[in-house]
Amino acid sequence: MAIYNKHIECMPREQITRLQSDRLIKQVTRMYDKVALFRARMDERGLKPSDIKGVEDLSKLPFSYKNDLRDNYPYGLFAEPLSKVKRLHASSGTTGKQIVVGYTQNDLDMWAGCVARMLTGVGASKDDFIQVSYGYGLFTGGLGAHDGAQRIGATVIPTSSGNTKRQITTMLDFGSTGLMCTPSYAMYLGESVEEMGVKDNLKLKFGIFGAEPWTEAMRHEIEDKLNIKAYDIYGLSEIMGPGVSYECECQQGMHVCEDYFIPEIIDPVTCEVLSPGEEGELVFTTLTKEAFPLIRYRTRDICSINYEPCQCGRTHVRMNKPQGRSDDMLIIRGVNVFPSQIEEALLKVSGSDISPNYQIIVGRENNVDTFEVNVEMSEKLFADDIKSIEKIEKQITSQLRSTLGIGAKVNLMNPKSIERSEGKAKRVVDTRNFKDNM
Ligand code: DLL
Repeated sequence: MAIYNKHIECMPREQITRLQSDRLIKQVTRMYDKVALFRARMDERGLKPSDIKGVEDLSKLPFSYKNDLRDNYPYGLFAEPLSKVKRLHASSGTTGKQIVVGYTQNDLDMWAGCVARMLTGVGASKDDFIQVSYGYGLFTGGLGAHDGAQRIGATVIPTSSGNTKRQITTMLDFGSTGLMCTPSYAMYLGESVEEMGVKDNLKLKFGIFGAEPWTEAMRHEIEDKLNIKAYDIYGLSEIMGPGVSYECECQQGMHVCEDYFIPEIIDPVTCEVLSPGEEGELVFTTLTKEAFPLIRYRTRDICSINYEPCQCGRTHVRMNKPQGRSDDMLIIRGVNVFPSQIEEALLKVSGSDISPNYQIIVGRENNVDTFEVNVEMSEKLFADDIKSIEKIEKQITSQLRSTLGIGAKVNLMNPKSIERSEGKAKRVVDTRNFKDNM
């Protein structure tokens, strides 16, 4: 497959390190000058920009946190005058209080270039018709994907999310060859394509999905339903949006655009920097961002990174699929539970009997946490006799208990009864209301 910017994407490690060091020194100096919070944190540690001589000094620098964005809302962390800010995006997170991020023209150009790297790497070109079904608006998905697709000269079909039947009609009539949306929405589109019986008329070749955790099993299901090859893309509003990292054709992790972002993995408790391959919290430093730079931003995403050479020829480090954020973690009857563990347990049961659609319901009765997992049956199981259904229910219950160490009430639901998402799936309904995750 083609490489969009070979000079950068295949740069030898020593050169990447040199480039990162030069950029880091400039970024730290600039931020010390322009961002009061960063200056204060450096001063607290007795650090001056001249103490930072290269990437080897990264771990001396202070962390930044989502709460910094909230506390300095809306423009307190911007490093350029607003007259230079050409676009704003926002994200609400789980507590609903939004954060805002800004981009200069150079930032927007960098962003489009990152998404263009991914698109080129999966074989997309000016001859493609790319349907962008991520939401357009303050969410970075829609416009981020749009600008990248436009950058490679493809024909962009900006449907945004929602209006599922019309999405499919558009896909068929306009001859979409690529689809960009959340994996949950891709599943939903796939189910609707099946219902409409039009799978064989689709011209889709590839799909680029991200913005939420998704499993390999879900990838296969989407590929099967839409007859495509499905790729993963990662990003977050605070750092840029989609394209911070992306899968190449080898699909062995996502290459981080290392000329713009330095990833680190830390132990979320001790904050110690961990070695490649060790799992921990992902932290990003932006090297060239002008309007909204961040140093050592704690993403709360849990994953590991890998510097081994990739078969595709790219040298940029790869991160594995984040399996959720540390703030997605639920504490149920004193036990730590990640939604992704539940998904994994469900997948171990039986692929063809249950669908990957599930919802976790947590509540509190008489001072004790209640924990239920609603799982959709496949059409096949639904049509089966009651004994088979009970058997699967028991299997799920025991699988959950052995994976999580606590019991859950499992409710097998009718096919298609759990609400479908047009954006990120809502996997957890927690009515306890005592936990402020952020
Ligand atoms: O979700 C940006 C984006 C849009 C990425 C479109 C990819 C595609 P936020 O709304 O700020 O930004 O949410 C960022 O979503 O910290 C992760 O927890 C999660 N996330 C994003 N991509 C992936 C992925 C966008 N590929 C948060 N796999 C991040 C797993 C992901 N989780």
